[in-house]
Amino acid sequence: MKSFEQFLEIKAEVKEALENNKPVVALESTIISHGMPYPDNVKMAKKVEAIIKSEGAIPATIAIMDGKIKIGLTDEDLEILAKSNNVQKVSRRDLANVIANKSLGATTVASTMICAQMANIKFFVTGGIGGVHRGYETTLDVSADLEELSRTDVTVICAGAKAILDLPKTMEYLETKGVSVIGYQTEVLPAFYTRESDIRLRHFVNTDKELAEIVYTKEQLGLKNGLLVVNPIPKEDSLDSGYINSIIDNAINQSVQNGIKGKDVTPYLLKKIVEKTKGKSLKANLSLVYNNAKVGAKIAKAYNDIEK
Ligand code: PSU
Ligand code: MN
Repeated sequence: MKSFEQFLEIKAEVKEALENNKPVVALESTIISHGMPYPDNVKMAKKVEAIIKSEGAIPATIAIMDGKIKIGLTDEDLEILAKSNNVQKVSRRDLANVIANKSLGATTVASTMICAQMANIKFFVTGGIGGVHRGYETTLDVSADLEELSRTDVTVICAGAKAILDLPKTMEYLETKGVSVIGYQTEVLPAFYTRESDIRLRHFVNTDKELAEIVYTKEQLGLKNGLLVVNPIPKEDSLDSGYINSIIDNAINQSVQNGIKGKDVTPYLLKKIVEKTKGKSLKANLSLVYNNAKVGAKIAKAYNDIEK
């Protein structure tokens, strides 16, 4: 037994799937506890799991509870994470502390990748990743998600990065760190609420099979870094970029004025954007997460179907 396994609590259904080589898709919990308001957050968490199941894969939402890394949650766990106001946001640097203190913790993209790898789960679906923040020159605010993508061998399916971030700098960072960013049916980087940014991608695929082949090849080559799949929000739910960007600018100004720092920046901005759009951004966010769940499950299945 590996030493970290004493901290893993894997749900029976997930364990069964992993043991029998069935496709499993990991999900994060910061998006539940700090990314959306209650009760939309718990509805989202349940629906994402249902979508993954309906595509023939097994969902494994990850969180820190009672000194354990829980891989696969019950509906009751999801409700606790969605409702409690004492859930810590857990990134790589917080993981040991929150487990040792037996606190309640929601995992970010970075820590979900770490935990997924411990459980041998290769695919992970989320909404958007963290990145290089605007104003990086003075704050040095770069999400630990980017560093994690460079060192942990999990494929992350997202809808790009929000324009609360500096997208060109985020892409430069990923390039330096050797993270492949692959467009799923898009040749430009999607910007979360909108299908397009003006950043062209170097790599893109049209099918889940092509994507699965790339993941498999990377693995055979022994390249142990992460891979980022960017999947645009469905057309009918994408927002007008002028409209959402002016709201984002406004929210960033407010966060600077209020001295918001460190791990509080992203949740603060997400909350402000939901308020200022009167829920329009939330609707878009839900739509893109559901779409990512569908695509992520298909990719996990296609990977499983490869003759190895
Ligand atoms: N972006 C979103 N929604 C989210 C997050 C990012 O559109 O919920 C969450 C994810 O859990 C991500 C984290 O890993 O915020 C990044 O936080 P930070 O910028 O503090 O690294
Ligand atoms: Mn940060």
